[in-house]
Amino acid sequence: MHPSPVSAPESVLIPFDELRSLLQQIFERHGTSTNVAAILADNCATAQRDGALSHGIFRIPGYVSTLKSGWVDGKATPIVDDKAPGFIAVDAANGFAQPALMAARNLLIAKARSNGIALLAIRRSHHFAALWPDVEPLARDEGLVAITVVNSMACVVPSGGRSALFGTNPIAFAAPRAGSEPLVFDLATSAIAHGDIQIAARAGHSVPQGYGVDKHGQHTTEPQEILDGGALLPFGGEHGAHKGSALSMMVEVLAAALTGGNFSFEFDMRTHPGAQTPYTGQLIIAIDPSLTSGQNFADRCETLIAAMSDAGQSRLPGTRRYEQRKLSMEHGVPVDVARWRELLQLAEGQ
Ligand code: NDP
Ligand code: PYC
Repeated sequence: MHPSPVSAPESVLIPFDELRSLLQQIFERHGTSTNVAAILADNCATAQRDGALSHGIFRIPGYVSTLKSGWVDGKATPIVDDKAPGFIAVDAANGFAQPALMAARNLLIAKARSNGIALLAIRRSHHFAALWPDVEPLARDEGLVAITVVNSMACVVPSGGRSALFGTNPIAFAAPRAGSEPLVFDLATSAIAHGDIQIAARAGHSVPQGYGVDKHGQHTTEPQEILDGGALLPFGGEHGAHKGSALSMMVEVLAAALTGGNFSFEFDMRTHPGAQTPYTGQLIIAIDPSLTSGQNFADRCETLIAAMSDAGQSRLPGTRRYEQRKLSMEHGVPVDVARWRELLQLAEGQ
């Protein structure tokens, strides 16, 4: 552990492997199997490494309290059902979504290669993480185009509506590039992720108008008022929230109706005080771009990216993460000192 030269003075720089093994210890200490602990620790350390702070170590207390509450089964064994040439269903058995994905990953890749496309439909699963780690490796390591959606907990008012119904419902996309990191985006369909509203509330920052409403349905820029009985709004702003809302609806249809998981409004965590992880579903679509008719997919992507650059877009989605990843792997992963102490205590079982 070294003082950080590249981040705020109250941070320390932790080697990635050290962070990952501490997180693994925490997960195991608090009730997961070794396999689940390894998968979640890698996922969470990866998010912290890339500066995806709303889903890095910020989430660890929530994972721990959820495991303690009995809301999620940290030792669940996913059941993989090879339903059709292009369709795999996984019952996550009230466990986390990432181990369910890992259990079916090789089958998904094989089916995408033999059919050109394959779907992985996960149900009865808890997803409490960033979504890009679920698709980026399929593009980078397997050369597949991958799209995934997951629904969360009812905290977003549909466009024109009165009460929270949708989750923050992110969509992530990854496509391989020749000689570069994959092209990846990952975005919540709400104006802001729930994790970022919590971070803003904790830091005492206000948020822009149009992100959420208070418990009376009035627009507010105070994150705590959004959290205290208020709700988030779909992304798109005053004149475009119907578009965010439509995408959020699509996520509910694909991640819940199609998979057999819960809609974001269909479960109630209040029966398990401390529970924080949404109990829903996730869909992953994998496409083999080597079957593209006529033209080379990688070349076509480069043509598009060059045209975007010519048009003035200098920053691709994913670039910020790749840059932070490089820094983290060179110097260590920035972790707030107070949070690092908390992690050390949690690893001791406190
Ligand atoms: P952001 O708004 O921060 O970023 C969305 C995407 O836009 C990213 O791919 C980002 O790339 C890209 N981007 C950001 N700024 C620019 C720019 N100026 N030019 C070009 N591209 C840009 O993400 P969200 O707040 O919407 O989501 C945060 C995280 O929360 C996601 O990882 C999401 O999966 C997670 N989440 C998880 C949920 C769950 O149920 N598990 C629910 C909701 C959200 P880059 O990464 O490089 O910044
Ligand atoms: O940040 O919106 C969010 C979120 C919901 C579930 C996990 N993350």
